[in-house]
Amino acid sequence: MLHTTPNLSRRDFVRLGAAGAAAAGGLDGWSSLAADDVATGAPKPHPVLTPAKDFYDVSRGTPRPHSLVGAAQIEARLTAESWRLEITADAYIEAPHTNTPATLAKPLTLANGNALDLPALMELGKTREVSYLKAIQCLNLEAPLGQGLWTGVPLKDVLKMCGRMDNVRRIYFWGYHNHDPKQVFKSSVSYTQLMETAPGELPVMLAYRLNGEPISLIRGGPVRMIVPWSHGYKSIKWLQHIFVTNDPRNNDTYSSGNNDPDSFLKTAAYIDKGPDKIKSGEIIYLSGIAIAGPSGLKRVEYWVRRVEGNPQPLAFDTPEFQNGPWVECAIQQQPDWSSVLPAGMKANQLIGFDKATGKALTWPMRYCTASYSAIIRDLKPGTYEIRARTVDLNDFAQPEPRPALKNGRNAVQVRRIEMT
Ligand SMILES: Nc1nc2c(c(=O)[nH]1)N[C@H]1C(S)=C(S)[C@@H](COP(=O)(O)O)O[C@H]1N2
Ligand SMILES: [Mo]
Repeated sequence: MLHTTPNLSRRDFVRLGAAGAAAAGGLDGWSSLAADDVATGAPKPHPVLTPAKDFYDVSRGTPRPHSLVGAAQIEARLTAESWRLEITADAYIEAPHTNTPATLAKPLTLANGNALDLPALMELGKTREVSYLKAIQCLNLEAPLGQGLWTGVPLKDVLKMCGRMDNVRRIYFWGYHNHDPKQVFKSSVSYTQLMETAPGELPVMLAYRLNGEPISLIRGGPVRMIVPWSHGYKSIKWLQHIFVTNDPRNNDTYSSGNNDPDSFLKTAAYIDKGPDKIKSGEIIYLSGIAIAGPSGLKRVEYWVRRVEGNPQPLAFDTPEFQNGPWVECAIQQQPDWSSVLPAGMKANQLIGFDKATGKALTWPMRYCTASYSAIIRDLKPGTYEIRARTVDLNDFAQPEPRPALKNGRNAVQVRRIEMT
């Protein structure tokens, strides 16, 4: 039986955890909760595919592109029939950054009447379509916005429609912005990042389906860029322009505001809200969601700290913080994919999954979220701070190795509880 208390050393926990998990066989979707823990009402993991109503929106522009209706929506080319994508090359050069301009053999433009439309993109999808799971997280917000199954065509295959490309070092993209240059929200990837995807890695794609359905206007449809490894600011909604350049400088909209414009997702844990007053003797359910960046997720741990009054915030690099003791949480188990995926989609069609078994090749999956939970018992009356942090596959405990928050909000969160 697994009873985790803050006094348990990590070694004890692992020993008990292994025995508990073996006895319980990983109950109710969790890696290591015992039968009686589940019976007492342990929290359920968050859904793998975020329901549309719970997907949090981060959009600029007035009016918001997704608020347009009727003729305005058609005029903005934000319907399936009116959508068009232009792909052009930057003719401008600026020494010493560029001395030769980028070229495309066949640019696609509205003026020439050959801008890409949705039927043509989906025709390319008949041979090039890819699907993968990915969470969207804003670099500047304290929790993931939502996770979905995205389907579309890799950007590199779309670029091939323009024939030969020369002197291209960066690829920019932006969406509909009310024809107002001040409202442009643009992002970019380097040529190499785009063209060469490591085996098992996820390619940048032009997505036209989310969870098996056309992408809604609020999620950035008809077509949205998805940059798997990065924060939300690279995943441009209402996509309408791709622009290749030989200028290697990163001039993403997010490079202003002191943000790192090449940051990739940071492995981190976020704590669910819960009661802040609990009767002594009652159980505390700690739960939350962790996201995995390229460095992966080894485990989530919590630490219960007894405090008096309202102490100063505790810096992560102090010995007290580092020593905890930190105790391992249960992690959501790999689900039965047939009950998670939309009708007609099989797990072994997704990138990052084993073709034969239909299981994710790594668990938890990179660029995705996984729920965690812990059951905390036997706290005496008093005030407690409960923290949760991730440890990545390089053994870095959050917020390391990136404690600067302008490359991803990954401060270790605290839930304060009074045991009455
Ligand atoms: N066209 C456009 N795309 C955009 C944005 C925007 O304001 N305009 N915001 C970006 C930012 S900063 C984030 S975090 C994500 C949020 O995606 P979501 O609204 O689907 O959660 O969209 C990105 N794509
Ligand atoms: Mo963002």
